[in-house]
Amino acid sequence: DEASSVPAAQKSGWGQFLKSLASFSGDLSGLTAPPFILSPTSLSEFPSYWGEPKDLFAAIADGATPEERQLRVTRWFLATLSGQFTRREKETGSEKKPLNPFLGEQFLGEWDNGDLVLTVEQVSHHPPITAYRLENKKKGIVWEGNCAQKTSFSARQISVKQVGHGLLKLKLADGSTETYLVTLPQLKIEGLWTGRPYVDLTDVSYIQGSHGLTTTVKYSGAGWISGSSHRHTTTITSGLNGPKLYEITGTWTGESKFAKHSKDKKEGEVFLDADEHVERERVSVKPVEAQNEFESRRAWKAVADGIRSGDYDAASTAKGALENSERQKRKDEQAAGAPFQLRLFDHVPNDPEYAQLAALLKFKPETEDSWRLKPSAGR
Ligand code: CLR
Repeated sequence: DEASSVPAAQKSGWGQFLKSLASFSGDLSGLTAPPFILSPTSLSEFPSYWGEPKDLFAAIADGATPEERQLRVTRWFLATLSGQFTRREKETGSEKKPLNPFLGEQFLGEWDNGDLVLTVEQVSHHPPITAYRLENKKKGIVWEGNCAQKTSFSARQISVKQVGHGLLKLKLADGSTETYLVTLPQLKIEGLWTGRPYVDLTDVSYIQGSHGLTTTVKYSGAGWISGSSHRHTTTITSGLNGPKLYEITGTWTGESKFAKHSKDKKEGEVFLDADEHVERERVSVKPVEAQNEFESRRAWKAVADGIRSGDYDAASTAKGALENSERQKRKDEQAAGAPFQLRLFDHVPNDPEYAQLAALLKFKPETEDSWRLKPSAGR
């Protein structure tokens, strides 16, 4: 038996948590988890992972041809994955349960003194949906998307389906715009029984360019053929089932190389070294004192401080207060007949821009809704 990572005093709590999972469907945010598995970070901060490989993001604009740009969007996408899915576990020994953002919660950040700007707003609480926009104005690149999670529990693992999509828009030198639709991988959370949850990816994600090129990233974990986890096989084709231009294989936590039959690239040529050679930088955020009242780290400060210092009673009191006040706000709004208004994003139901690219993927989307930054948001 593997050694358990559950602190002795929380063993029975962890057992109960696992039991409650087994009989649960819906979103995990509602489940009460034992303290050792709580993270002091809100989910509204997670879109910052998209901006961390900031130089690869900026470099998308420097691709001279549609093929070169498709490769660059693919490289940036793959380079974000280790931050999104393995770093928390690496740093703290296990995946943890993030704080569930309240409606209208914001996360505002930047890199390089404002050359790259991130804006996040929680646009729905039930179900939880987060909208975000990452923009490099100088380079003419906007990455705008939304994400929600559908969870199910089976045998020994949690499966998390990411619902949502992102659109990357690139202003070209001739004034035209190129758009890329990016779909998101599915997650498995393993290691539950030993109290050391970690994430691996399954299924596929696509990057569909408006110029017609398609990237397909197939994820595979540790299997009996290959011992290592976090593997992917990525192809770039002309159209979903069209001729193959490039094939790239490797791990999204380490090295990826071009495989045989890659157009103008040599077999074995390194495509990306996600471990060593990608410069990643954490987002910069204003100090809490200078944040507005809806900003994540300010609103959750007492809860996060309690979790960090191990004062779980203080954390849970503060969390209860925040949740009650949110509930009261919704009641008041209802009573006044003035429903909550988003402050930063506009809801775009059945987004035609998204539908057009999704059609190229013969993709049956769970939702076609998008959210766009309001021009008045001042970001
Ligand atoms: C959120 C969107 C990001 C990518 C991402 C990474 C990790 C995911 C997270 C998303 C959603 C919430 C998540 C988390 C891993 C664990 C956590 C699924 C998809 C769940 C809610 C926590 C489960 C609790 C056990 C670990 C006890 O771009």
